[in-house]
Amino acid sequence: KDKVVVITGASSGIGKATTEVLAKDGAHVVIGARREDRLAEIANEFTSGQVIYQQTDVTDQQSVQQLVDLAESRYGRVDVLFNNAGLMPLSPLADLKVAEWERMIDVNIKGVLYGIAAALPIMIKQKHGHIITTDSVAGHVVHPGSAVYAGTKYAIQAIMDGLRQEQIDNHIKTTMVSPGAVETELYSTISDEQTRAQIKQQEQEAGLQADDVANAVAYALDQPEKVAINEILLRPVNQRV
Ligand code: NJP
Repeated sequence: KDKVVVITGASSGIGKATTEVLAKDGAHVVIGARREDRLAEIANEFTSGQVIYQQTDVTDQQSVQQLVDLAESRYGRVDVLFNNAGLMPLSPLADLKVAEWERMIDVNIKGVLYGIAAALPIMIKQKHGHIITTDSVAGHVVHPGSAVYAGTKYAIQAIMDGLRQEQIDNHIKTTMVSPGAVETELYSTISDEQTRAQIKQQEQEAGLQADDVANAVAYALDQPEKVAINEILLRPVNQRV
């Protein structure tokens, strides 16, 4: 309950909801994202010190390091890192939106690796810790238009399972939370207007709420020491694939 939790991509959607769920339950939450005004609003919902924030760009290794260092210097430990920041600019490969492919690789893969690089030495020293990442149903199935996004999420599956196997002796748990459609601001990262409108509508009509995913994270954190929930895959009941 009084865990020290670092969350990236906490300015909206799943990261924001998880911050609120965990902080209400007594966790100290250190949040990062690029939109500092949003982070400040979230921190202000709580009594002073429960949620602290720092502007963070996960594509910058030093910036991620500083966020994790803030948690360690303030609380003396880091129990949980939730690598949640992500982008989903869907497009068919033939559209050659190379800059968007690179952004997804930078945020969805390299951002997660930078988080691991920052937290792992601390967790190894502590001989305990829990690294969680927001993966996706897209880490299991690919659709036309989602090749690169899915590719980044498949990559995270490999990285997280490698981490799990390597860190068993240090008692570091790993969890991937893999949602289907969730009603958040993620559709806004899609540059093609028609696809953006279509995904927005899908999420609004059929999506999970960010709180549903936050509750899955809380469940994984709430387990006894000996239990590791390595993946939670959750879809809205009416989502087929
Ligand atoms: O979306 P959104 P979600 N550095 O847009 C941040 C996965 N997922 O909550 O920097 C730091 O509300 C951005 O903050 P800001 C998805 O792949 C979702 O849905 O201020 N932070 C914001 O806080 C992603 O991994 C669905 O713009 C950066 C956050 O990321 C995770 O859920 C389905 C950043 C995005 O929040 C959270 O996304 C699924 C950077 N460079 C998986 N760039 C779904 N919604 O349907 C972005 O399977 N952020």
